[in-house]
Amino acid sequence: MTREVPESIIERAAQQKQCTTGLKSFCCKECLMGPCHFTTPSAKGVCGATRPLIAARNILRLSIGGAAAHCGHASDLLDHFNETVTNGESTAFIPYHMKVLWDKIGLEYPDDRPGSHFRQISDAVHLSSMGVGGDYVEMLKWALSMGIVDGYFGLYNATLAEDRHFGKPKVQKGHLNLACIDPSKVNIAIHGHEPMLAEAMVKQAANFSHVNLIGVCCTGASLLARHNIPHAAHFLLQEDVVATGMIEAMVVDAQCIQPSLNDLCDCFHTQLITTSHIAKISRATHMPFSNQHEAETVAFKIIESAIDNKVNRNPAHEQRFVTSKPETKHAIIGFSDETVPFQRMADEIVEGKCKGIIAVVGCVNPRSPVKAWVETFKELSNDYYILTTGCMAFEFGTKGLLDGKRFFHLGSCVNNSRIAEIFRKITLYLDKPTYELPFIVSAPAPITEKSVSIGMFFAALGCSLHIGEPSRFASDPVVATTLDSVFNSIFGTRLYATNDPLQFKTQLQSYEVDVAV
Ligand code: SF4
Ligand code: MSK
Repeated sequence: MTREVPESIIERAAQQKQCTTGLKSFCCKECLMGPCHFTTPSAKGVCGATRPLIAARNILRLSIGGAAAHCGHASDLLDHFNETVTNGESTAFIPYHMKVLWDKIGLEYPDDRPGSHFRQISDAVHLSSMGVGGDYVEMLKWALSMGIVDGYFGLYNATLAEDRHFGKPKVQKGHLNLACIDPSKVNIAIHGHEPMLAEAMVKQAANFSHVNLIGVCCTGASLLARHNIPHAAHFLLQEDVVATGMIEAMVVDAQCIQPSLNDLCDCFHTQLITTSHIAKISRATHMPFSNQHEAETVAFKIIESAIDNKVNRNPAHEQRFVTSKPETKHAIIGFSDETVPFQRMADEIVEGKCKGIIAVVGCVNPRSPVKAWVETFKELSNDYYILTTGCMAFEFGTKGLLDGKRFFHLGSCVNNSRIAEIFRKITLYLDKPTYELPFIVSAPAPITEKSVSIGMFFAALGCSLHIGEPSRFASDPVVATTLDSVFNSIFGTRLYATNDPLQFKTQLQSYEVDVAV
């Protein structure tokens, strides 16, 4: 039975009107006496919480969600290989000069006991529940702590484990967008974040010449970087992949998977398969695994079932796809901290030939001016090197900007640790702390909690931070001023909170770090 195709994410974003109180982060629903609204600066919740406390606590809650997601990713990977990594492995990469500052302002960060980062996440959830922490400054400091937890126990641990088991990426030419779907083959889309099943699929698919694997979201970025499997879509375009009618199986694990994919798959012949031990979707087939051997068995079964499913493809959809197939986009991909020319970048910064490095990370929010951001970074690339990951990297790639000269694609969201490594190597090369160098990290169109915790990680590392959905950060003047003063007077960096590309450019120009030779 063919069903009517449901509305797309863009249509849903237009239909869903944002609550103006929540948009400003002036709403709390952390206990059952609420929800409480803080529509005036002096308003108090039923428990007595003030507006700055709630606005700061909401930032912390976002950071906790992001840190939990990335630490969960790293932990799933380690469990898969039956490995325990001591915390010291990733914390060895913390720059000493930042530890000194963190101690000075009393930032909590995990010690070397295995699993202490999970304890810290649970402490942060506890202290931000009703009637525990009552100091908004502490809430903001804990948001930075969650950034540190995310960075070293999520991003670094995941990237180190992935590189150890699946190899470092290689610089090469890769392909992006829906043109990588091949109507003559069995098309299997692999979507999500964790690489274990994706890697097993690559291994098994090598035995079937008529199977075409394509990647979506960060699994797509990681398959592109390691195996040159084409990257079909980022977060916003995942529905478009299914809507081609050319996909025999859509295999998903965790993070950034639209729960509505089941309704869409019901309109086509596409099998929706979930594989994460925690993430199920109603009406999807669930095929979990817990180690490498099981992953390969599941991958083989998925491929067999997708091959059988090709006969159910609608010939009219095939015809429509063939006539409307977009042009393939090419990009230079597969950079790591070992292949980005960081010494040249550092020399050019010192010689004044380059104003700095902007890391453009994170998502593509349907409510953000994504096209204008791409144009802005294209313009800024005349003066700055651009390092990029995740969905923004895909967006740059489809606009032909990933040239490996001014724009460098570093992989998936967890691979933001590679950007931290490039910054660390430059600080060692120039013998200067991070906060004295022109490093800016921008999440111009953030969606997920992970964007916030990644932002907090780089802020805690001494980089200036730009957040493109500003209202949660800048609505309450007390919180905005406190954040600005932590950034400014403690780290000597800046917080740019704007979703106006022109304003961002002007602010950036008014604050240029002078790096003395
Ligand atoms: Fe309201 Fe306080 Fe409960 Fe939040 S924690 S919902 S401010 S009573
Ligand atoms: S997938 S976290 S929408 S970058 Fe990592 Fe893209 Fe953001 Fe998900």
